[in-house]
Amino acid sequence: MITLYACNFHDAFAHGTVRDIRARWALEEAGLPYETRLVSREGLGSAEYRAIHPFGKIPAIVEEDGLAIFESAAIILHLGERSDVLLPRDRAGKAQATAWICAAATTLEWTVGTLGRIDFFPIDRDADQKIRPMTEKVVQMRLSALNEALEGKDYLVGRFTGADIMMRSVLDMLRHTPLVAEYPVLSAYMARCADRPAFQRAMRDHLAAYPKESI
Ligand SMILES: N[C@@H](CCC(=O)N[C@@H](CS)C(=O)NCC(=O)O)C(=O)O
Repeated sequence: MITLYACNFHDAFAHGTVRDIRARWALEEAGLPYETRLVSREGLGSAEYRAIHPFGKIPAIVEEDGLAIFESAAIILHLGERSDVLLPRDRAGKAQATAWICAAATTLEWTVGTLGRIDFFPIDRDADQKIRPMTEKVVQMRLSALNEALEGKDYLVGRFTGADIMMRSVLDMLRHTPLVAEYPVLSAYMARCADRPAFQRAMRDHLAAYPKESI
């Protein structure tokens, strides 16, 4: 059985967006059985875990034969080889889904993540507040382009794929801001993806991993 490495030590503000949700959702969509191992904060730096994830981050998976894969985008792409729900088999569909997975992980996530870093983990409050408006502007430019790309579509590549797992998860990292709600197409997309039974099972299990009093 596949082993998913997750964690349950983050504060409540992060519950639901900690990146194991991406791997859980992909596994649920693919219908692949898996067991979850929770890694402690200290465990992330252990030699045992660093052999699985060189940067000591969440998520990682280890497959039945011992193959370890880290990075949420890579996990989705890899699981896509085992499930055409995640990755279309036709050349164009596969290429487009791959492009959107990479776009979510790079073009979107670096700027979305910077905003989250400023808001939740300020390093130098004055310096951070100076760069926040520009960071937010870049996020808005990305959201505007994404909104345009999703106009008239239910999902990024015509039908649901792993690209939507990656994109919705990245957009959800903006939930502490009103930014996504400014785009009706994006808001509807978020809700559509969240309606999926696989998402709901993944989120239920993700949240259930946290100690009761902190949910
Ligand atoms: N680019 C990586 C980011 C992984 C990452 O930063 N994971 C966070 C959880 S959301 C983590 O492991 N944080 C624990 C820590 O840094 O101590 C991915 O998408 O998998």
